[in-house]
Amino acid sequence: MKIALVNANTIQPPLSPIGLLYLAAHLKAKSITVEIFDLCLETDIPAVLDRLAQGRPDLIGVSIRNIDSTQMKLDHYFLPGTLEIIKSLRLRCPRTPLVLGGAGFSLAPFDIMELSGADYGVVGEGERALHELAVRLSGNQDVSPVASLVYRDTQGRWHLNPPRNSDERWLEELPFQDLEAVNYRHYYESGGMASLQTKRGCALGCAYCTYPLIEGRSYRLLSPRRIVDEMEAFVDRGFTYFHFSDSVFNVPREHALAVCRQIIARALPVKWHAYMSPRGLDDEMAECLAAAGNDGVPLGIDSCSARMLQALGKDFGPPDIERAAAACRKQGLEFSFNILFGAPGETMNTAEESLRAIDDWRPTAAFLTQGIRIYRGTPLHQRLISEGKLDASMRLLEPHYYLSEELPPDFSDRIRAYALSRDFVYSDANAKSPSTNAEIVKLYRRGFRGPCWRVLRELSVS
Ligand code: B12
Ligand code: SF4
Repeated sequence: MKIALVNANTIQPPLSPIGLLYLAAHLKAKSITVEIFDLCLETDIPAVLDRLAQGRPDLIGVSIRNIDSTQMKLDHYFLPGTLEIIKSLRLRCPRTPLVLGGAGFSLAPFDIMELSGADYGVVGEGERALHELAVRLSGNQDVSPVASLVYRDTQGRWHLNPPRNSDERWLEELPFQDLEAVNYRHYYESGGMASLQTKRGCALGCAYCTYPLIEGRSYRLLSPRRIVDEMEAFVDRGFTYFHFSDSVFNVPREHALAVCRQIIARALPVKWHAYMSPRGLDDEMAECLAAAGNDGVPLGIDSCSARMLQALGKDFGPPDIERAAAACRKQGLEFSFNILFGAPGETMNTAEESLRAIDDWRPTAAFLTQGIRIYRGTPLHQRLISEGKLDASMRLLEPHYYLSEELPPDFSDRIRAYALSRDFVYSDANAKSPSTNAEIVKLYRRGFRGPCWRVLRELSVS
């Protein structure tokens, strides 16, 4: 069995395809031949697709990470470009089974199956489902029992088998990412970081969030030893700046502390950043983060108003944010507030509360985003339907945003003016996006490393 995996994510700066690198490692360990066709690093995409077809794979897998930018003010719909790629593959390999997967795909599997004309899809984690699908296809067996699989029945109707998430024992045995399957050095030098995970899943249920839908609602923790062994394998190849792509790095708290202590014990020359919650980010945690090479703490707080935090389903309140800010400052850790305006119930007063808190608690940077992308299956989706604000039949594949109707028409002007009058505040109305901006590649190639606020600061002076 020979599988061709396609990385269809061409956004710059390039992000190493961590999901595909785990898939490739898992499949190779099961003696399956795998080749990654990486469209992110190629300029002549038709030539890569020709090469793929000439190799006559038995199965083609396309990874769909992003369908859109998820930012109302910097709206970009990436899916049509990916569908074109799938169409081109279909033309070149009309008889080869084609399977889709990835975080973006998992958010709208049926719609994307319809539009793409693919044969199968995998929702959520892909390693075991893709392996089982490959084995069954090569033995001409029925594929309908494969967990997490989207497939058509004999009447042509789409089905999704209940997703099966990994358990900790299985995850612990998962081989390290297959760094040889792509040009990892290019990713590191042009994208500025290597990617790792310390866990999969998120057990919290914030109103708008898709992560539990993609990764599962329970935490599956990797052991600190396993995580730092993989980190060391990167360091041995000269990759020393990391991003932990967890839902939230410091939840559960004890696990995060144990990971930091393991990095400290091995005295690795690493720097890293990761999304964090203010909950439990006290002096002990901040001290441990600093000693383990943390290079910045992006706090995904969404609001500083107690009322809005409750409406968003957050498990922390303003006092936790204030405590986390103080703990980071004490340890000399840079930190940011990521604020998301416009959830149901947001008024000018609650928005002003957040703006005042930014001035009072003075993060290194604050990122202000307006409008919330609505995804099917989230608590926000259900709430808007039950309040009669959203038609339940809307497919929501094309980006659709909610902005509280209680906000005044000049809200956006207020946010823009606030951001422009403070050099540490960036708003979606006037800032570049550091993760979808090709200009930033030049910075990384010069050896610059750091969290997004340092990238933006550097851009404004260079
Ligand atoms: C960490 C993260 C980031 C970090 C990445 C840092 C890094 N070094 O990698 C940062 C902050 C930079 C980032 C940026 C962006 N991100 Co982001 N990110 C994530 C996050 C939280 C985790 C992704 C991850 O690494 N997962 C770990 C790996 C192991 O899992 P995986 O990639 O999903 O792969 C598994 C499965 O999907 C599956 N699979 C994958 N491919 C395939 C292929 C086949 C054939 C099969 C069968 C299975 C399969 O198997 C894999 C292994 O189990 C997800 C949300 C989430 N929880 O998934 C959002 C997410 C992917 N991001 C999203 C977006 C929108 C973006 C941005 C466009 C935001 C922006 N406007 O700037 C940019 C895009 C940057 C880029 N170049 O692509 C969206 C995408 C959905 C959408 N609407 O399009 C998500 C889902 C979050 C959301 N809003 O819901 N992101
Ligand atoms: S916003 Fe963060 S903490 Fe809340 S559900 Fe999503 S990943 Fe979990």
